[in-house]
Amino acid sequence: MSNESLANLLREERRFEPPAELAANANVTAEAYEQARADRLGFWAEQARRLSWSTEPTETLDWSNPPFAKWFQDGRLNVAYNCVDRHVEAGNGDRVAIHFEGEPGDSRTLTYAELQREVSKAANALLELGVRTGDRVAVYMPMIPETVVAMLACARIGAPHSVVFGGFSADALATRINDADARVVITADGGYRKGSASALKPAVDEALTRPGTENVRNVLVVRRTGQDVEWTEGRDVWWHDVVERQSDEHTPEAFDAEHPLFILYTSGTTGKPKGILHTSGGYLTQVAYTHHAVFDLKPETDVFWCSADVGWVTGHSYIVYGPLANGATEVLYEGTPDSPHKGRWWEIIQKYGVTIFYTAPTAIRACMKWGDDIPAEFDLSSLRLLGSVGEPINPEAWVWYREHIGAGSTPVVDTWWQTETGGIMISPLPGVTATKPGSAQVALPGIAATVLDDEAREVPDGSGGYLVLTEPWPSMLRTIWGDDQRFLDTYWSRFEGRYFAGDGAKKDDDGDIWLLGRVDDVMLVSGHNISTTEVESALVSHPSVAEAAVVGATDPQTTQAICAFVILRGSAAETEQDELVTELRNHVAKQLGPIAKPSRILPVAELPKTRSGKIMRRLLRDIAENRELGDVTTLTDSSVMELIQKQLPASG
Ligand code: 6R9
Repeated sequence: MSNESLANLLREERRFEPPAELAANANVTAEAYEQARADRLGFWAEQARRLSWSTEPTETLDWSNPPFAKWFQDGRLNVAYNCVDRHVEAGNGDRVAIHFEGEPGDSRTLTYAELQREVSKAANALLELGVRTGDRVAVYMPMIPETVVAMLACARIGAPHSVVFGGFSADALATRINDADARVVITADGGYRKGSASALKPAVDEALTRPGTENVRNVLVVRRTGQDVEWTEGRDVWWHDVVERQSDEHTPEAFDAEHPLFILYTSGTTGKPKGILHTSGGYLTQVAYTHHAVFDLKPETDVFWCSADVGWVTGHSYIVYGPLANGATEVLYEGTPDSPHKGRWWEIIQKYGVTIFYTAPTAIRACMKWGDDIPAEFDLSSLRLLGSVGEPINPEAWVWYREHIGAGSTPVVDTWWQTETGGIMISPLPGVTATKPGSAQVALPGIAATVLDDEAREVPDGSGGYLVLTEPWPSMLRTIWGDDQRFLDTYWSRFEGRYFAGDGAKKDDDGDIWLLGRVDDVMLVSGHNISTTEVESALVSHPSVAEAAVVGATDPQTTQAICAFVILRGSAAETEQDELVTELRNHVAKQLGPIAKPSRILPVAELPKTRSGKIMRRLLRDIAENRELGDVTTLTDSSVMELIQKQLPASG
């Protein structure tokens, strides 16, 4: 990569010091970096002591067969015990674990004592259905408390779960059931989304007609919406029949630290989905530590809310395992941010007094587009910390988030990580780091990240290249389920001995890390590498642009030509577009330099996104290059592509 273009395009000079009070009482101080630098493994061994082990580990890391890591391997623990029972035993059974808010407005509160009884019953039910330690259980659910209970029940009996996002099709579900060879599927009749009941059970029925799913013996069905369901006698069982009649006591058994906890599929851009395998002790150590450190969680007083879906890794690590391991009180919300009105999220924050809120840039940009007056109608004064995850957050969205949601005073932590990393890797610490809008900044204590050039040399400050992780970490993926070779090829072959995440990044003059998007998305324009992220940020910094997605389209003269798809804000969408397009092109040229001036800018109404809110630039590239569209099955809404195609000028 040519460094100069990556490094020097965007200038962001704003800095925000941690609030004094937060800094004075922060869970983690600057000393943690020193401590971890001096003795990385000792640092993680100490973090492992946050957990309750039935056998304390004596060995921290076995790295004798890299990159196949074993963390805390002679330790034994039960993950569900750590997330539930121990809090009850410590006298916190009456503390609320989950404030559930259904989309139609129904709500339910589960204390830790209640959660313990629910998880025990569900574990007993799974045992009755013949689920044994090591059997895989597929979970295809809406965002309801039973989903969390089901995951913890699996963990409790040592049956790895494979959660499949409820928005995925029967085909996607069948592929994942088949790959993991699941024995039981836990689902619901449906869930509420966008104001109506959306069925889930039919997709399970259909998936189970596909070859490769024959080993599924039972489908355990939660009644949520009450809609009609087809029933296969002998296979399908109602949750309220089987779970409700179980004993609410179950003695957790300890498993090895390296016992598989879950498989979670990442779609990737090509090939079949990769089943990312996470195990127990190291995973739980890192999600508990990062939740404590990055969100500064005070379990007695905070109300935490991560708005992700549990079908995404963020939901696994920061709805289920991290917060519950730390004894947090948290919100679980079933639906979309705009049902039944665009202030729903802010209403929920007001209702429960949420203090820490964690969401994705795509949602923040949507809220910006809906207008500042909407959050202003609600009392958001309980908030003291905001987090972002999933995509680079452009500085405009970061500053809007801090100003309009965080009252101009809460820290914003931009957290970089992946399904594969299991937990947060790069992020400011809210009581330590002076934050910079748009940058994830520094590797957490105990994490080693850097940026390399094409020849695997570390780039100097002020330059860009490839983001790599140079030391193993506790919550790292252990392999791709059933495919060690693909694990080696995908992550460990580009740079010898280093984990390559697939993201481009730059280090600024202070050595802070800025994520620049997937390297597959980097554009080559007349010999310069230009990151899609930076051009998008420049576009969004114009008052008329709500969202932007940029791709490089093959061009005979310049190798690639920059093509931008933009969603315009309210009134701008109605004005004369030719003039505005010219203005936007000039705006980018002024912000980033003439080389980054888009050759085409196409106003559109929607952008194609995955379930976790990431823009699928691959599909936009297909459009920009007049190709037939590739795989659209992981899109949240596949009609978006038709909409975009219809809107394009005939020549497009
Ligand atoms: C947690 C999650 C991983 C990819 C990752 C990167 C992008 C996530 C980011 C970010 C910039 C951040 N990503 N967080 N990019 N800044 N704070 O999103 O996992 O769904 O596996 O996606 O998401 O490109 O490589 P996953």
